[in-house]
Amino acid sequence: MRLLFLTDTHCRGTSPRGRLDDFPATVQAKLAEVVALAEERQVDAVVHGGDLFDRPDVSPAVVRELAAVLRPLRAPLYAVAGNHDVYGHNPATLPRTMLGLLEGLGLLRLLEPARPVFFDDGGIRVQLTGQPFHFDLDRRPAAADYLPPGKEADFAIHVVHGMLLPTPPRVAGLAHTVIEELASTPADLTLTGHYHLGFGVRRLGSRLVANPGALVRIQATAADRARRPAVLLIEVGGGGPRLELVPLTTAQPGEAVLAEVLSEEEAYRERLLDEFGRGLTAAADLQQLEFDEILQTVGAAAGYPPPVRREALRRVAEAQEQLAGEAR
Ligand SMILES: [Mn+2]
Repeated sequence: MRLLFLTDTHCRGTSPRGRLDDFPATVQAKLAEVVALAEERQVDAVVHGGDLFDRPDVSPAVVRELAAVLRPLRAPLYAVAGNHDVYGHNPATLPRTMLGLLEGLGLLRLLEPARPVFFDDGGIRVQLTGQPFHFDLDRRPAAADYLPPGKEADFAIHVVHGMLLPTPPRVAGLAHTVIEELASTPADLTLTGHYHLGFGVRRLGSRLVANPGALVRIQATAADRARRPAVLLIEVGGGGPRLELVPLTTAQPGEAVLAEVLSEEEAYRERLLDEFGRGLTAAADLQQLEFDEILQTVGAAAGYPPPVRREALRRVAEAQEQLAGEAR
């Protein structure tokens, strides 16, 4: 039984800041290589670790290109939803997203913790489950998200789009889970994305944990410049699992595609700001939070006088209306 795992492809129609190449074309080339590799190695399934898209509402042109590059893939495609795939870290918004659209069209199947998928080639039975990203992930005990409910096969694989790390991060305030916290997992292999640098394959007692890193390098950090994007080939049966990290031949050297170098702290700050922005958009979309109230509270705490806050509210309302108009 063979599976191919890739993660964090961040499909989008534009190039991120710091990328020197035509990013959408690069992602296309990499995905074409992955599809060819899946064919060459005769895999039984391809599994995506989340953040297929860079945002939940990428343009139809981006979705079309992705669908075209995936079309020759004969193996079934499974995925968990990443934080970038949904609005406001909320999996309930999935039906309104482009990932939800692909699922609706039957191009891929979304993995859930309580709905295991089984593969059986007559020799070995493999169980596949997945945990999509949600706001409390990495903020509550690991067992709730990183451990599948049970194991009803010879080999169990659990895929999580979460910040799983070998050691605690150097940057303070980053919600995360350390591999050791999964000591009691029934999964023989835990696969994660989300942490773009990846950590390769790690042992956890008799179990394995792996993150090959993001298929694309989004941020111009020194670490991202130094690494070569890869996918993970998994072979189960006949003498234990064999895991092989396969670097992509279409991936250029870091210096060729990434311009400036951001420090880890800068990159983290940028990411936080980005997430905050997404959260606000989602708040407006879901109407779960009173955005005006947040603005008033934060504005008052920061010492802005009422006329400034009123003007800010007026401009926000104007922008929201404009966005709503564009969305239609
Ligand atoms: Mn990601």
